[in-house]
Amino acid sequence: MRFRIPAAAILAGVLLFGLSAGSPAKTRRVIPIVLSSFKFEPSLFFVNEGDTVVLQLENVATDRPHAFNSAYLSTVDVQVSGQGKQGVTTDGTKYIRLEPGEKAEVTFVAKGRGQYGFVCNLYNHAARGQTGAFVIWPAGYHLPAR
Ligand SMILES: [Cu+2]
Repeated sequence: MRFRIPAAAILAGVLLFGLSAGSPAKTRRVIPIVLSSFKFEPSLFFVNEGDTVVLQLENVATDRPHAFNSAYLSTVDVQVSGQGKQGVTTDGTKYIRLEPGEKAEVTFVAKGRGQYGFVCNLYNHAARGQTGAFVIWPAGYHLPAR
């Protein structure tokens, strides 16, 4: 009995500490996305709310630019590094344009659980099939394999 109480107290402390820590180490979710004519690979990906999402974009086309355009990008703070050129479409949505062979990283913290679309906004690429979507699941929700 003398040892049960301290053991329980330690366990409770560990549990409370764990709970009070509240926000566990943020998951860094790196998603490589290959852009080509006329598709994204993958065209569907999944993240959890609160993840730091790093989209590693690469345009592997040798003959034309491609872009990653999503209305979602206007709802979060986005950092873009690498070779991409940022712009805003006439409908006010952000895009990152990559010339042939260029790479860029697009980083944001996922918020707002739901399903969001993205397209290549250049020329008629979206109409030719260059579209995709991603799903932001609640934090801690086990992501389906992709
Ligand atoms: Cu394109």
